[in-house]
Amino acid sequence: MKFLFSVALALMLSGVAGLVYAVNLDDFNGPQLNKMWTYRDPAGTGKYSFKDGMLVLELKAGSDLYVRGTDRGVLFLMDPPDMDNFTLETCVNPAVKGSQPPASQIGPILFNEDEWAYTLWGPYNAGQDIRLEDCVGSSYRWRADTGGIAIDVNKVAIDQDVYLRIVKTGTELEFFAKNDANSDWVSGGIDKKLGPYYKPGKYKVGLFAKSWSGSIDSVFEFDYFTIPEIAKAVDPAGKLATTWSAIKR
Ligand SMILES: [Ca+2]
Repeated sequence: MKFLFSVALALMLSGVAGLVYAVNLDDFNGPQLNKMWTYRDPAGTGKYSFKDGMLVLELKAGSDLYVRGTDRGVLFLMDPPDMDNFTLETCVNPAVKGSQPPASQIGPILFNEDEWAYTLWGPYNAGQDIRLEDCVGSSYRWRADTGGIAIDVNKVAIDQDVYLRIVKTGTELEFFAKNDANSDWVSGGIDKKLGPYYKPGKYKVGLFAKSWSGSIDSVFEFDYFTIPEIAKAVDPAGKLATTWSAIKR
C-alpha cells in the first residue's frame, strides 16, 4: 500500500513538474550551443562561453552591423519555423558590469542576408532606451526614422535582466519588453516596412550583438532563446535537435 502510494505520488509530482517546466528552444545551460544554431562572426570579434545557465558573449569594440558592407556584428542564427505567425523571445542582461556599455545593442533579430534586410530590437547605447533599428541594403533606420518604435527606461529598465519579444503576424512585426517574467509585456510599437523581406526560405532568426563608433570591449549575457509556439511542441525530455528537425520538415 505504502509502495503504491509512493508510486502514485511520484507520478503526480512528475506530472506537475511537466506542467510548470518552462520549455525553451535553448536554455543556454551549455556546455555547447544547441545544434540548431549557426554562429555568425564574420570579423572574429566575438567569443562565447557558458556560465551559471547563461550564454556569455564577449564582444570587441567596433563590431558594427550596419548598411550592406559593414558586417562585423555577432549573430546566433537558426531557421524560422514554417509558420506565418510566431514569436521570438529572449532574456538578456545588457548590464553585466552594472550598466550597458556605450555604443552597443543586443537582442533578437530577423535577418535576410541576400537582400541585406534585418530587424533589430533591444537595449541600446549605454542604457538609452529599448528600440527597433533596421536596414534594407544601404537604407538604415534609427529611432526617429521608424516612427519612434521604442520603449523608454521609465517603463522598462535596462540595468538588469530584460525580456524581449518580436511577435510576427504575417508581415507585421510588434516589439515588446519587460523586466520580470510574470509582468505584462510592454509594447514598443508595430512595424510594417520590413515584414515583406521575411519570407519562408529567405531569412533566419536569432540573436544579435553589435557595437559601433565609441564602443568598448563589452560583455553581455543571454539567459535563453525560444519560439514559444514551437517550444510547446517539443518534449522537454526528448532530444531537442531531433524534434526541431522533424518540425522543420
Ligand atoms: Ca539559462
